[in-house]
This record gives sequence, C-alpha cells and structure tokens, in this order.
Amino acid sequence: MRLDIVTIFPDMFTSPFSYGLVKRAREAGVVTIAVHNLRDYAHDKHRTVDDYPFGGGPGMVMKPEPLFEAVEALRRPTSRVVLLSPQGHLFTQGVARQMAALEHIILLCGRYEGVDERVAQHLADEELSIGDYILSGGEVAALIVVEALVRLLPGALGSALSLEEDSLGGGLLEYPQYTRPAAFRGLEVPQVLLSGDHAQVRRWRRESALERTHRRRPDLLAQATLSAEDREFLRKLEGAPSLPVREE
Ligand code: JBZ
Repeated sequence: MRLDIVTIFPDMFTSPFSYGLVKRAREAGVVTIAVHNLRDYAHDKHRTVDDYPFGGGPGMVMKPEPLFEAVEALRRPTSRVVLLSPQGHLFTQGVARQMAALEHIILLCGRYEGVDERVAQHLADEELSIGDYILSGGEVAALIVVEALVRLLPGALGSALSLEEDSLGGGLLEYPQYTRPAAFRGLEVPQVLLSGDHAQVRRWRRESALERTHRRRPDLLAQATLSAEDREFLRKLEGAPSLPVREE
C-alpha cells in the first residue's frame, strides 16, 4: 500500500511513523508512506494556504487551490482521496478493514476553522472522522487512520494477530491480563490463572471478556460473535444485580 499525507505540519508525522509496527512495516516494504507539505503547492511568496471565509465570521478557511494541486500531483488511477473532517463518517475497525484493501490512499489534513467545501465535494472521494471530540486539525486523525490500517496489511506484524482477534475476540473487550509477581503489594492475581487448568483459564477469560463488555460497552454486544454458551452467560448477567442488594 502507498499512503500520501498532505498537511501544513509534516513534522507531526515524523516520530509516530518511526516506532513499533509502523516503522517495521515501512522497513519491510509493506507500506510506503510519504508526507507532503501543503505549502509546497502554494505559489505566492508567503506560500498561503488559508484565507478569510466568504460571508464573514471568525477564523480562516483552507484555500482550495493548493489542495487540488497536491492531489493532482499525487493521484494515480487507483487512488482514494480521503479528507479528515468532523463532517466525515465514523472511522471504525470495519472501515479500516475495507481501506486496508486499497492500493493507494491520499489523506488530506485540514487545519484552521475548516476547508473550502469544494474540496469535500469535488476533490475528496470520502470524508472521515475519527470520533466525536473536537480536534484542531486532521493530523492526529490521519495518524490514527494510518496506525489502524498498517497493522491490517498482509506482512505487517500484527496482521496475523488481528485475524485471530477477528475469529476469537469477536468484537468483545479483552479479558484482564496479569504477569508476575503473583502477589504485588497485597494485590493477588486471580487464582485460576495460576492453576494450570487450561480449560478453566479459557472459560474465565471468555466470561471476563463478556462481563466487561456487558458492563462497559454493551453497545458492542450487538455486533459481537457469540456462541450459544456466551449468550446463556450474558442472559444470567442481565438478571444479576451489579452490586449486592442490601436486604431491608
Ligand atoms: C476530525 C480543520 O481541520 C479539522 C478539524 C477537526 C477535525 C478534523 C480536521 S478531522 N476533526 C475528526 O476526525 O473528528
């Protein structure tokens, strides 16, 4: 996969792409990532990329010309052009899986109070948002998209793991993990994990994952892959009070 990122802050990407899985994937040639300074596509002396909003109001808007010229320089017949924007549809693991099949993605990062609407309408194929919180620009959103995509690419360490997660994890939260020491400042690891009974360990982990998901992210259960036994366990959770009920 090739990723081209267009931004007025290219230095924001240097460090995040130099560690861990993304670094290794780049070194292995699994992904080619290039970061481009939008100002390189502005032609005036001050390399202007923003201007005042028509109709007035606060803040500045990103001009269309540099973004159009950047995309025209970078695009190939198979490119997908993605604008990171609060108006985009939500970036989820499902969207990441679909995007991981693409050959070339151009990510456009907005800044200021927004981007000229003609970019969204006539340049980008798609607008994406990473979630419902206020960001100052698309750069951090682009970093998140890249991290989620790269670990799904064939040959990236982690792609084997995520296939496993798909079948086993099945869209649940993870079970709790522990390592040595078995007792730390009086805090003990659940006994079953020390028992050597692998069937019991498997059961405890599954039930812990189901219970956590039920308590913390019940919205995930609708999409999760659940066995009849899982559903039976959840049905019992539904009835059980989350805290002991004090008798009158
Ligand atoms: C995003 C002006 O540029 C922005 C501002 C906010 C913002 C993005 C780009 S992308 N929020 C999100 O993914 O939610």
